[in-house]
Amino acid sequence: MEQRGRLIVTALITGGMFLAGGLASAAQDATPAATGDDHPAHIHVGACDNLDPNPTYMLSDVKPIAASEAATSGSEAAIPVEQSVTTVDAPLDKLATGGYAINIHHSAADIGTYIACGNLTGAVDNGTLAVGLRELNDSGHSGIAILTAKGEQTDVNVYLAQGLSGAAMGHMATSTTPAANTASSAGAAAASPAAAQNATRVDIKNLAYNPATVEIPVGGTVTWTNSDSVPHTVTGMDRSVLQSGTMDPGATFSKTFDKAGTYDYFCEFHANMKGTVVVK
Ligand SMILES: [Cu+2]
Repeated sequence: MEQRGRLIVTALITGGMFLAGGLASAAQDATPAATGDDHPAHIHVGACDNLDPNPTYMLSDVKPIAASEAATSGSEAAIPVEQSVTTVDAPLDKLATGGYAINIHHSAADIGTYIACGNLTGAVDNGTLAVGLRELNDSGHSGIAILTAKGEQTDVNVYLAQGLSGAAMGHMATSTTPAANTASSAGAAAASPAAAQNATRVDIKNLAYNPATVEIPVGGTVTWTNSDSVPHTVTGMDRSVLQSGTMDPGATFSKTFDKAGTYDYFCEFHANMKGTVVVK
């Protein structure tokens, strides 16, 4: 369990580097002190951009992990991690079908402010589904949820940390990020805190794009994941604007949209598969 926890913390930090494109910059900054607020967490029906506000499954509050563990898990500038561990009364197969999202609320007193959210979609690998929880409402919190199948139940582990994306730092929020201008790959796009907030995911499953229509701000990024067992493509009506090429099962493809417009796309292999990205 100890080892597993460590692996997960490693995964969290790796994920943070992906989001931030530079953990070093975050680590050099003073990490914001924990606020002491425990964060209520739920599984809701819907997706993060369209949640049923009424929670379906309760998770335990996200709270700081014992200080000793955080202090010994890395360098002296280790970023504290908050955790929630819950066994949910639903099988992972049901939770992972794309109809649910994990949503973290600011506090019991401020339940209406959401601080992080992640859609429960993607390939279940060896009984485990891991998803990112992206920052909401400039909370500075982001993290990872790891769901493990346990028969008719699912163990849900949520890890949050502040400042992984750098967005919590005042000077980061006001500085310009040249990376955003040159962003074309997923990694470069994610290097900008703003772009990370504007990241949207589309799951390709059962010969369909899910959701079929997504709306993002100008400069936002869409990442498609092929969760089917056959290859697909994400191909714009104008192929010079949007063309993933063959996406084998498990593959992902990201595209940053720098111009407002409505981008219809389809699959080269399955002409009845259609989707739309609205950029405004
Ligand atoms: Cu297809």
